[in-house]
Amino acid sequence: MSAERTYLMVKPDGVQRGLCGEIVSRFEKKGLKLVAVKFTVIPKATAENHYGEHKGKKFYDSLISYITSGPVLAMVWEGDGAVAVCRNIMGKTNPQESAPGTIRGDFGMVTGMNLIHGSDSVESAAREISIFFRPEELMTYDRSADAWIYE
Ligand code: DAT
Ligand code: MG
Repeated sequence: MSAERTYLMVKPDGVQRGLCGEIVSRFEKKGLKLVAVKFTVIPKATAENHYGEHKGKKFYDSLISYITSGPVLAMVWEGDGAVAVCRNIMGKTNPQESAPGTIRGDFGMVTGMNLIHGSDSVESAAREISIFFRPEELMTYDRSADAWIYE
């Protein structure tokens, strides 16, 4: 088992709609391990750093105002292939194209309010985790259930 980490965040619409528990539960039940969590309103400069790759795109300004519009649930999750596993659990970017059974497929209707962020690569994950968490906020612990999740 490799301890790959990914950065996930329930966006303001997910928080406002009372879906934090439902969303966290899906990653927890899958067998991923929670490493860090923070409930916070993202400062504008931090949002611009996080979404820097999208600067200049037509949806950029609305993306920044949406992601800073209210509290988000910022998290780090760990597990074998965690980045790709979590992207699959989230579903495609456009919720109208996301498969049923995924978070976006089950709960979303438009790309501009697609409920959850997840890192798209191991490199992005490392960058994003460092934006939102200090190293000492990342928990290292043994989980007895791992013996029943990984061969
Ligand atoms: P993802 O969040 O699936 O990694 P992304 O990195 O391409 O998708 O885009 C980041 C966010 O920006 C996405 O979750 C929602 C918003 N977004 C992307 N493309 C968009 C579009 N065409 N119209 C409106 N919002 C968009
Ligand atoms: Mg992305």
